[in-house]
Amino acid sequence: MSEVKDTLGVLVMAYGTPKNLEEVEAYYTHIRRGRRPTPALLQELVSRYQAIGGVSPLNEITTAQGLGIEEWLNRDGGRPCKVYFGMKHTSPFIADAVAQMAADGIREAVTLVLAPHYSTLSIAAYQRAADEAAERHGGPVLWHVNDWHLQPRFLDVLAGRVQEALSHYEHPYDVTVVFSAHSLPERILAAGDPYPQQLRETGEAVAAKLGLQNFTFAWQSAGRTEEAWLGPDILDKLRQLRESGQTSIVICAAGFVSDHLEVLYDIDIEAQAVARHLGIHLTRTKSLNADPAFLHALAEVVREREQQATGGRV
Ligand code: FEC
Repeated sequence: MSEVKDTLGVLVMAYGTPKNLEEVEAYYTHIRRGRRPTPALLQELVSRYQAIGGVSPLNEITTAQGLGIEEWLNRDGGRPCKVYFGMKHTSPFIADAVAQMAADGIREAVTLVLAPHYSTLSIAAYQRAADEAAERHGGPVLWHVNDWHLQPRFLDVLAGRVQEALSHYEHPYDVTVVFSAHSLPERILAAGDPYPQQLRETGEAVAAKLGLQNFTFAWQSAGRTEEAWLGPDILDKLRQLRESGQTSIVICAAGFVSDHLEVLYDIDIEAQAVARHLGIHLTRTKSLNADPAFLHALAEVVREREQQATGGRV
């Protein structure tokens, strides 16, 4: 049997979220690379989960996204695909998914992180976890997707989300659109990390599609650590925009693809409270979640990576 008849593994990787409040401490400890949070930090995180209803919808959405990608892939006439889920900070961990692929006899797999912008501190860490596990299990061969921040269908869907948010305003041309992503420690800049540039490219491409004149960038959800994080922080950005006379703002969290804590709390609760205080009419673009048009984009990303790796052999 030719190798190409084999199922292509698709390792869909995402951040993961605790399944209940009892799991928050273990989750937070994992994020902190084994250092337990202080009781105060833990309590602060638990209260953020409580404020969004006790649990984040992230795992559910990740599952729907992965299954949707698999559905697109298995009807495009290409090599049959099977999606495996690997989470960065919760079970099933990335290593578990790779072990399962190896046990199932998967020989080749594309890996895809559900975040569009590459950073050595984000995407590369997912890839490292997958590589280490594949090495332990003697396979499969992994073809990593580094980024997909300019994928045409992704940009179309994102532009649609911005347009929809702008439609809530009487004078859309007066609205400033803030494209945001998760902040990272500033030290990434020294090594020329592409992350900030890629966020800028996504925002500029969406702005060009819509003919936006007023748009800018900000970082959100910086970690509670001592070191400097990328700025401007989104809350400071709101204050700056208000000072320069802006009262109509749309936030497009272009670095995230799902409703989760950093969107439902950091934007919908925290940023909205600041906006209200400042007299700003703030709208957030709807998250991409399991929108079939978005999942089609990701299925294409997987196929392109496969083509690149195999030179299009059939
Ligand atoms: O809904 C949920 O429960 C999960 C929401 C969630 C997503 C997410 C995405 C990203 N993070 C990124 C970087 C960092 C760095 C640190 C860090 C810390 C946290 C903490 C929580 C958390 N992150 Fe996260 N992140 C989510 C949740 N993140 C909770 C711990 C408490 C806090 O600081 O708020 C700092 C780690 C350290 O201490 O060293 C760095 C990046 C993304 C976007 C890409 C991706 O999805 O992987 C980058 C979703």
